[in-house]
Amino acid sequence: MPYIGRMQQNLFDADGGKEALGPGATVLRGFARKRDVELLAAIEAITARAPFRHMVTPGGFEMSVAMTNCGAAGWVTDRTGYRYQARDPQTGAPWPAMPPEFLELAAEAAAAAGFATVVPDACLINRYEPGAKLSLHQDKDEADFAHPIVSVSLGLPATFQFGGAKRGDPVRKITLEHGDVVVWGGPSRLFHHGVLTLKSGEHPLTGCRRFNLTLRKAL
Ligand code: MD6
Ligand code: FE
Repeated sequence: MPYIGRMQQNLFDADGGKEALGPGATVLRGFARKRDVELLAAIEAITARAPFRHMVTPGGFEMSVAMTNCGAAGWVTDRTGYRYQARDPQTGAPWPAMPPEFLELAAEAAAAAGFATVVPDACLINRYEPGAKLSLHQDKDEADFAHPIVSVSLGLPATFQFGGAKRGDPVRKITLEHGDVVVWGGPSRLFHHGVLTLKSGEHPLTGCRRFNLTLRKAL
């Protein structure tokens, strides 16, 4: 098929194409675009009850990315370590429930990427403002690495770094734009990855922010 460019493709088709990022990791360009308004409304409803906050790493640094969660388990960090827990440490209440539109999106994205259905029980919601970044890390606090992670980007574009099994492995950089979904499992499930410092900009739906949802089966 001739290359017709992303913008043009997206005008005709919500699915802007599939790109292999690594073994078992696939970028579904524009996959969440047609649902962007409802996804952002769901984030708004979640954060009314579980506000974004800057968590502290075990090393004592405040993260530049603001985070919250929904689902049966939420990812947290504090001076004692990283873990999943059922309650929001800030309010003492259970995390807000996983919205049905998140579950649907995870199932459809997993299928489109060739994975069996994922039923996520945890969704970490990241908010980046200009200057925020996420250092190279592995997602390894989940109980079972057999399940892929579904990651949804909304708002301003960001440069995503995708490395390998070892911290020092070469890193590939790709831009993740509004509506892009990454399904990430199999051999690259434990690969290092991060997000470079967000550049300022203006997105019609999110202003000067980027949101990222990572849907996982954590428990
Ligand atoms: C982000 N994402 O894109 C951060 N982790 O803002 C992640 O850390 C991530 O996108 C595991 C799998 C997919 C991801
Ligand atoms: Fe991650």
